Amino acid sequence: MASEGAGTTARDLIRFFESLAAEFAAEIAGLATETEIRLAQSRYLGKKGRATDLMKQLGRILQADRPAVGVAANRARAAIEKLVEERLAALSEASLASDLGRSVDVTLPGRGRRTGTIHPLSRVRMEIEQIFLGMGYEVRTGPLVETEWNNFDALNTPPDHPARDMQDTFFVEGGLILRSHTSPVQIRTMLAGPPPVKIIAPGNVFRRDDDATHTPMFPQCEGLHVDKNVSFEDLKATLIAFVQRFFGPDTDIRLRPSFFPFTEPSAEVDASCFLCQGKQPARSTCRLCKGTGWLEIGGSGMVHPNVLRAVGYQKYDVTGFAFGMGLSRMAMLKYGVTDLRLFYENDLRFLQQFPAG
Ligand code: 2NL
Repeated sequence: MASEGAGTTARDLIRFFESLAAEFAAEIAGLATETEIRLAQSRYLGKKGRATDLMKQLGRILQADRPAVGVAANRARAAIEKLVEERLAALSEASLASDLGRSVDVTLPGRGRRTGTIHPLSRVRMEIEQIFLGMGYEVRTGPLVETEWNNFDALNTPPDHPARDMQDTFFVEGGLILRSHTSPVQIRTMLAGPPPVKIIAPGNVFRRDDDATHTPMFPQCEGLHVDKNVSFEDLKATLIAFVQRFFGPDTDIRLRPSFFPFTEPSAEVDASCFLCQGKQPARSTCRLCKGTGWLEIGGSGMVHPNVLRAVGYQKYDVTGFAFGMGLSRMAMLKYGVTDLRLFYENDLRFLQQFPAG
């Protein structure tokens, strides 16, 4: 049998064309996608396809034989196109049938939508906000990038104070800093209007610390109450009311003398341990308070006269108290979290333990 190459006769060509459709049919029998079928089609009928190759040999045969070869070529082309259409129609028929054949039980319960959870640090912030809103405080926020004056000078913190060192505070362009506490929010509030001021300022603050127990950014919440006749007694009552709502109704507080530039007198605030209630014998082995009976929760004090002076409050006959606490510490105590870094690793196994409610 002659090849498709040189020495071809009209009869050979006609025979080649006559077998082309059958070969094509065999080739696409095993194909299952439209793309594969279209590729096969172009191998036969395309610009570089087999039919085109055969037509190029028309020049080698007698003029008189050419119409017969042309008829065979057109038949082959039509037959191949018909095979393609039939095969594609069958494929789409089959895919429609399989779609229709799929049984869907519309009464099955839905898969539900997985809602996220509230991050423990956000949760603690929201709880604290609710407690102080209930005592008549407003929640105020402010910028993270601050002036040195709002963050330090107004807070009776002199230029040579160690906290103002590059080692401790993030300095940014334009003589600005990243706030190292949320006190500038209270300063802005007092600068903006007359007393009374009764606010809490939750938010992220920045210090150049980064180890197992410190992150360079951490959330804090400060509080400030300035009015006529606000006393140290009011500070104590406020702190007691707060810890009893936050840790439980049997919670007590202990104030230890301390120092902050912006308060005088100043005190560290401890809450009695809600796990062992500070009572023997549980206390001696308590994993939370380490046997002390007390949990350190923050600092507090009466607003320093220099702070009131800096914001122009000396003309009013007012006094005030202020306090501050770290939210990561509050969350660790309340939820028994033993590693600070868990708050920042976004591990769902940890986060999902704090349900949305
Ligand atoms: C702590 C201690 C404290 C303040 C923050 C404050 C703010 C103004 C005036 C006076 Cl505007 N004081 N804030 C006072 C005492 C302690 O925080 O241990 N924070 C985590």
